[in-house]
Amino acid sequence: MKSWPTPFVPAVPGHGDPLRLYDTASGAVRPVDAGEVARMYVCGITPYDATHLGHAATYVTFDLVGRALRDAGHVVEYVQNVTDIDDPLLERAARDGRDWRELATAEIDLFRDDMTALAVIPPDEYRGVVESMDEIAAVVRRLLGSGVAYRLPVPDGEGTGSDVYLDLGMTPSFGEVSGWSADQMDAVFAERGGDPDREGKRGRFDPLLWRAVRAGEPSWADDELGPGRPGWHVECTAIALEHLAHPFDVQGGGTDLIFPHHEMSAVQSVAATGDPTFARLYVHQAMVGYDGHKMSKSKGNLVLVSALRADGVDPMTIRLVLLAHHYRSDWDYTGDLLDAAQTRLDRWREALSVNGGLDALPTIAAVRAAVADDLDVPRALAAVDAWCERTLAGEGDDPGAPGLLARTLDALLGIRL
Ligand code: 5CA
Ligand code: ZN
Repeated sequence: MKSWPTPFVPAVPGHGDPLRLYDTASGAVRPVDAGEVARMYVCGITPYDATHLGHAATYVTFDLVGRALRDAGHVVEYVQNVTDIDDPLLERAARDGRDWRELATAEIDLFRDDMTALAVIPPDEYRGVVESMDEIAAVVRRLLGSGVAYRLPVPDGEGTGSDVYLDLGMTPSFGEVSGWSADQMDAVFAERGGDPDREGKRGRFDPLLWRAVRAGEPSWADDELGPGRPGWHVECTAIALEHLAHPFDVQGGGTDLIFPHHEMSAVQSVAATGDPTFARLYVHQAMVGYDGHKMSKSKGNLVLVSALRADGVDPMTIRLVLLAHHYRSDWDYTGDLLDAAQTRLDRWREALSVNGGLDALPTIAAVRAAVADDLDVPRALAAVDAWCERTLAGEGDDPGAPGLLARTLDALLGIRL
């Protein structure tokens, strides 16, 4: 699938520090420790509504990861999916009387525009589920063939054929990503697309791999599985395995994906490949809220990137709102945050357009060190603020400093002045 244009990334002298990130699976900040090529998979949108600030926070966070890895000297291979067929998309299309394909296409287009405006570097492979159907079905067939998946006949009156589930009783690594208890899993499984009480399942949390066609639903032919469509988690297993060597370095997404999504994607990969490691690190962006609740398409409490842009807000101001929060802290959006980011951006623009300033190298080193330290971007912003204030106070007359720092902000933080 077409992604979006790649922004120019200026070169900064020297190299960034090796990146360390908090890994949910081990509960510790760990070095990314990639080879020459650093590989990252980030879960993409389900395109039934427009990009909100929570999505933007997630994609900007992993954009920073990619930029930090490049700055540290790695080549980055980045894959992102698009869940362009799933229940929420079909439900929204039915509610609004729209064709699900047309709805998905429109929202993916809007997402591309939002990402372009926010200066997010696109993935190398941007893959929809519909275009990946062959490789996804192949993973399901492999799991069935090796006996770790089972068929469950479609309930009477809903159709013919069988759905396919993974038998978690046969996958000992289940639980290693989230580290959650069964009670914790139970508390969210159903609301996050699971069907714990489906009759005939061997285990409550067994994930759906293939859903046999129901009346009025789209389906894809498969000789062995029968006509149907994939369950949610297996799309990410299959797309990651197809487009990245495994184990890959970083699996990313929001904290709402820790369980079941990343747990299941990983366990399915282990069962399909025999390789005990799917991703080396599982990295999660905390939840952005609005009006006291997680911002979510299903709740409708959204602050849309496109709406802010339509109101004339500079996309760099939006990006600075996101950067002002550490990726591991939940936060709620308010209009004051936008004002504060605008004030900061104006101040930076003023300071970085002077003819000479304070030596930029210590500030660049401080930005690099903060970013490498589990993306402590608020600390990086404070270092830039300090340089700007001192320069505007008349300290320093290095003519190259403003340009050098401006290029650093562009390369490392994606902030264009
Ligand atoms: N298509 C699936 C992933 S395979 C999905 O979760 N789509 S989504 O559109 O619901 O979310 C897209 C990304 O934004 C996911 O990584 C999700 O974890 C993240 N996300 C969703 N809501 C928020 C939020 N309120 N704050 C931060 N990140 C969020
Ligand atoms: Zn995913």
